[in-house]
Amino acid sequence: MIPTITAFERSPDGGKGLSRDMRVRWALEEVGQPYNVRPVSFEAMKAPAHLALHPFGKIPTYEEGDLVLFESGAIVLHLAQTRPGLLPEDAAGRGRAIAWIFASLSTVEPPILELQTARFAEGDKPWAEARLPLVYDHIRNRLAQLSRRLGDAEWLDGAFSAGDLMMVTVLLRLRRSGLLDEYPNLAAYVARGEARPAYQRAYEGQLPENVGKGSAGR
Ligand code: GTB
Repeated sequence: MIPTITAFERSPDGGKGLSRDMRVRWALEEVGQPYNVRPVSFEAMKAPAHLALHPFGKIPTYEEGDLVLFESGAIVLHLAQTRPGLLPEDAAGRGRAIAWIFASLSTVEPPILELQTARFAEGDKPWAEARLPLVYDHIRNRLAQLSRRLGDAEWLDGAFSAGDLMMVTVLLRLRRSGLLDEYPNLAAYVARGEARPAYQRAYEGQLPENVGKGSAGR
Protein backbone atom coordinates (compact mmCIF):
# COMPACT_ATOMS: atom_id res chain seq x y z
CA MET A 1 0.00 0.00 0.00
CA ILE A 2 1.64 3.24 -1.15
CA PRO A 3 0.76 6.12 1.19
CA THR A 4 -0.53 9.44 -0.15
CA ILE A 5 0.35 12.78 1.40
CA THR A 6 -1.10 16.20 0.68
CA ALA A 7 0.93 19.31 -0.06
CA PHE A 8 0.32 22.84 -1.32
CA GLU A 9 -0.69 23.00 -4.96
CA ARG A 10 1.28 26.24 -5.04
CA SER A 11 3.46 26.67 -1.96
CA PRO A 12 3.68 30.28 -0.70
CA ASP A 13 7.45 29.84 -0.32
CA GLY A 14 7.77 29.05 -4.05
CA GLY A 15 9.51 25.73 -3.33
CA LYS A 16 12.06 26.61 -0.65
CA GLY A 17 11.08 23.55 1.37
CA LEU A 18 9.62 25.52 4.28
CA SER A 19 6.08 24.19 4.34
CA ARG A 20 5.31 21.32 6.64
CA ASP A 21 4.90 18.59 4.05
CA MET A 22 8.70 18.80 3.70
CA ARG A 23 9.21 17.00 7.05
CA VAL A 24 6.94 14.21 5.98
CA ARG A 25 8.57 13.89 2.55
CA TRP A 26 12.00 13.81 4.21
CA ALA A 27 10.93 11.09 6.68
CA LEU A 28 9.44 9.02 3.84
CA GLU A 29 12.68 9.35 1.89
CA GLU A 30 14.81 8.46 4.95
CA VAL A 31 12.93 5.21 5.53
CA GLY A 32 12.75 4.39 1.80
CA GLN A 33 8.96 4.40 1.67
CA PRO A 34 7.56 5.24 -1.81
CA TYR A 35 4.68 7.75 -1.70
CA ASN A 36 2.18 9.67 -3.77
CA VAL A 37 1.51 13.37 -3.39
CA ARG A 38 -1.90 14.97 -3.87
CA PRO A 39 -1.58 18.73 -4.31
CA VAL A 40 -4.40 20.81 -2.81
CA SER A 41 -5.33 24.45 -3.32
CA PHE A 42 -6.15 26.77 -0.40
CA GLU A 43 -9.77 26.53 -1.46
CA ALA A 44 -9.79 22.71 -1.54
CA MET A 45 -8.21 22.61 1.94
CA LYS A 46 -11.36 24.18 3.38
CA ALA A 47 -13.79 21.95 1.45
CA PRO A 48 -15.55 18.96 3.09
CA ALA A 49 -13.45 16.29 1.36
CA HIS A 50 -10.21 17.66 2.82
CA LEU A 51 -11.78 18.58 6.17
CA ALA A 52 -12.69 14.91 6.54
CA LEU A 53 -8.95 14.19 6.52
CA HIS A 54 -7.76 17.26 8.40
CA PRO A 55 -10.12 18.89 10.91
CA PHE A 56 -8.27 22.21 10.64
CA GLY A 57 -8.17 22.34 6.85
CA LYS A 58 -4.39 22.29 6.46
CA ILE A 59 -1.61 20.26 4.88
CA PRO A 60 0.06 17.83 5.29
CA THR A 61 -2.15 14.79 5.67
CA TYR A 62 -1.19 11.14 5.33
CA GLU A 63 -3.38 8.32 4.03
CA GLU A 64 -2.41 4.69 4.06
CA GLY A 65 -5.26 2.23 3.60
CA ASP A 66 -7.77 2.98 6.36
CA LEU A 67 -5.32 5.12 8.29
CA VAL A 68 -5.64 8.89 8.00
CA LEU A 69 -3.25 11.12 9.91
CA PHE A 70 -2.76 14.86 10.20
CA GLU A 71 -0.11 16.92 12.09
CA SER A 72 3.36 16.68 10.60
CA GLY A 73 4.91 15.56 13.91
CA ALA A 74 2.43 12.71 14.32
CA ILE A 75 3.01 11.59 10.74
CA VAL A 76 6.80 11.62 11.13
CA LEU A 77 6.52 9.75 14.43
CA HIS A 78 4.22 7.17 12.83
CA LEU A 79 6.71 6.59 10.01
CA ALA A 80 9.58 6.36 12.50
CA GLN A 81 7.69 3.83 14.62
CA THR A 82 6.60 1.64 11.75
CA ARG A 83 9.77 1.62 9.60
CA PRO A 84 13.37 1.20 10.64
CA GLY A 85 15.84 4.06 10.32
CA LEU A 86 14.55 7.02 12.29
CA LEU A 87 14.47 5.82 15.90
CA PRO A 88 17.01 3.92 17.99
CA GLU A 89 16.31 0.27 18.79
CA ASP A 90 16.57 0.62 22.57
CA ALA A 91 13.60 1.95 24.54
CA ALA A 92 15.59 4.65 26.34
CA GLY A 93 17.11 5.96 23.11
CA ARG A 94 13.68 5.93 21.45
CA GLY A 95 12.26 7.87 24.36
CA ARG A 96 14.99 10.51 24.07
CA ALA A 97 14.56 10.82 20.29
CA ILE A 98 10.81 11.27 20.75
CA ALA A 99 11.52 13.93 23.38
CA TRP A 100 13.43 15.86 20.68
CA ILE A 101 10.45 15.59 18.32
CA PHE A 102 8.26 17.18 20.99
CA ALA A 103 10.93 19.75 21.85
CA SER A 104 11.16 20.84 18.22
CA LEU A 105 7.40 21.34 18.00
CA SER A 106 6.45 22.63 21.41
CA THR A 107 9.58 24.43 22.65
CA VAL A 108 11.60 25.59 19.65
CA GLU A 109 8.99 26.17 16.93
CA PRO A 110 6.61 28.49 18.88
CA PRO A 111 9.01 31.47 19.20
CA ILE A 112 9.97 31.00 15.54
CA LEU A 113 6.30 31.14 14.55
CA GLU A 114 5.97 34.29 16.67
CA LEU A 115 8.45 35.93 14.32
CA GLN A 116 6.45 34.96 11.22
CA THR A 117 3.31 36.32 12.85
CA ALA A 118 5.00 39.55 13.96
CA ARG A 119 6.53 40.11 10.52
CA PHE A 120 3.75 39.05 8.18
CA ALA A 121 0.34 38.61 9.83
CA GLU A 122 0.76 41.63 12.15
CA GLY A 123 3.42 43.55 10.22
CA ASP A 124 1.08 46.47 9.52
CA LYS A 125 -0.03 46.95 13.14
CA PRO A 126 1.21 50.08 14.92
CA TRP A 127 2.97 48.01 17.61
CA ALA A 128 4.59 45.54 15.21
CA GLU A 129 8.00 47.26 15.03
CA ALA A 130 8.19 47.69 18.82
CA ARG A 131 7.41 44.01 19.40
CA LEU A 132 10.12 42.62 17.14
CA PRO A 133 13.09 42.93 19.56
CA LEU A 134 11.13 40.94 22.14
CA VAL A 135 10.40 38.21 19.62
CA TYR A 136 14.08 38.09 18.61
CA ASP A 137 15.00 37.73 22.29
CA HIS A 138 12.67 34.75 22.69
CA ILE A 139 14.23 33.04 19.68
CA ARG A 140 17.83 33.81 20.71
CA ASN A 141 17.12 32.43 24.15
CA ARG A 142 15.93 29.12 22.71
CA LEU A 143 18.74 28.92 20.15
CA ALA A 144 21.38 29.58 22.81
CA GLN A 145 19.98 26.74 24.93
CA LEU A 146 19.82 24.36 21.98
CA SER A 147 23.30 25.38 20.83
CA ARG A 148 24.70 24.66 24.31
CA ARG A 149 23.11 21.23 24.37
CA LEU A 150 24.26 20.29 20.86
CA GLY A 151 27.81 21.46 21.52
CA ASP A 152 30.10 19.93 18.93
CA ALA A 153 28.01 16.77 18.48
CA GLU A 154 26.82 15.82 15.04
CA TRP A 155 23.20 15.12 16.07
CA LEU A 156 21.16 15.78 19.21
CA ASP A 157 21.40 12.32 20.75
CA GLY A 158 23.77 9.90 19.08
CA ALA A 159 22.79 8.81 15.58
CA PHE A 160 20.52 10.90 13.32
CA SER A 161 16.88 10.40 14.34
CA ALA A 162 13.37 11.68 13.70
CA GLY A 163 14.15 14.22 16.46
CA ASP A 164 16.92 15.72 14.32
CA LEU A 165 14.75 15.62 11.22
CA MET A 166 12.05 17.64 12.96
CA MET A 167 14.49 20.05 14.62
CA VAL A 168 16.31 20.80 11.36
CA THR A 169 13.05 21.59 9.54
CA VAL A 170 11.98 23.88 12.38
CA LEU A 171 15.33 25.73 12.42
CA LEU A 172 15.33 26.10 8.63
CA ARG A 173 12.49 28.58 8.93
CA LEU A 174 14.99 30.98 10.51
CA ARG A 175 17.44 30.99 7.64
CA ARG A 176 16.16 34.20 6.06
CA SER A 177 16.30 36.01 9.41
CA GLY A 178 20.07 35.50 9.75
CA LEU A 179 19.54 34.41 13.39
CA LEU A 180 20.79 30.90 12.75
CA ASP A 181 24.20 32.21 11.70
CA GLU A 182 24.68 33.67 15.18
CA TYR A 183 25.03 30.05 16.38
CA PRO A 184 27.61 28.41 14.08
CA ASN A 185 27.11 24.92 15.53
CA LEU A 186 23.36 25.14 14.82
CA ALA A 187 23.97 26.48 11.31
CA ALA A 188 26.35 23.55 10.69
CA TYR A 189 23.80 21.12 12.18
CA VAL A 190 21.12 22.35 9.79
CA ALA A 191 23.57 22.14 6.87
CA ARG A 192 24.32 18.50 7.82
CA GLY A 193 20.60 17.75 7.69
CA GLU A 194 20.21 19.43 4.32
CA ALA A 195 23.18 17.48 2.95
CA ARG A 196 21.52 14.12 3.59
CA PRO A 197 20.54 12.41 0.33
CA ALA A 198 17.00 11.81 1.65
CA TYR A 199 16.61 15.54 2.36
CA GLN A 200 17.82 16.33 -1.15
CA ARG A 201 15.28 13.96 -2.71
CA ALA A 202 12.48 15.42 -0.59
CA TYR A 203 13.52 18.95 -1.54
CA GLU A 204 13.53 18.01 -5.21
CA GLY A 205 10.02 16.58 -4.83
CA GLN A 206 8.53 19.78 -3.44
CA LEU A 207 9.90 22.03 -6.20
CA PRO A 208 7.09 23.68 -8.21
CA GLU A 209 7.90 21.67 -11.34
CA ASN A 210 7.49 18.39 -9.42
CA VAL A 211 4.29 19.17 -7.52
CA GLY A 212 2.09 16.09 -7.38
CA LYS A 213 4.66 13.69 -8.78
CA GLY A 214 5.30 11.67 -5.60
CA SER A 215 8.46 9.65 -5.23
CA ALA A 216 7.94 7.39 -8.23
CA GLY A 217 7.17 10.05 -10.82
CA ARG A 218 10.52 11.85 -10.66
N1 GTB B 1 0.69 21.82 13.26
C1 GTB B 1 0.38 21.51 11.88
C2 GTB B 1 1.42 20.51 11.34
O1 GTB B 1 2.55 20.49 11.85
O2 GTB B 1 1.09 19.72 10.46
C3 GTB B 1 0.40 22.82 11.09
C4 GTB B 1 -0.05 22.61 9.68
C5 GTB B 1 0.00 23.92 8.90
O3 GTB B 1 0.00 25.02 9.48
N2 GTB B 1 0.01 23.81 7.58
C6 GTB B 1 0.06 24.98 6.74
C7 GTB B 1 -1.26 25.13 6.01
O4 GTB B 1 -1.85 24.17 5.60
C8 GTB B 1 1.16 24.80 5.72
S1 GTB B 1 2.75 24.84 6.45
N3 GTB B 1 -1.72 26.35 5.83
C9 GTB B 1 -2.90 26.62 5.06
C10 GTB B 1 -3.99 27.24 5.86
O5 GTB B 1 -3.88 27.34 7.10
O6 GTB B 1 -4.98 27.63 5.22
C11 GTB B 1 2.84 26.56 6.95
C12 GTB B 1 3.73 27.34 6.06
C13 GTB B 1 3.20 28.15 5.10
C14 GTB B 1 4.04 28.92 4.32
C15 GTB B 1 5.40 28.87 4.53
N4 GTB B 1 6.25 29.69 3.75
O7 GTB B 1 5.80 30.33 2.81
O8 GTB B 1 7.45 29.75 4.03
C16 GTB B 1 5.92 28.06 5.50
C17 GTB B 1 5.08 27.30 6.26
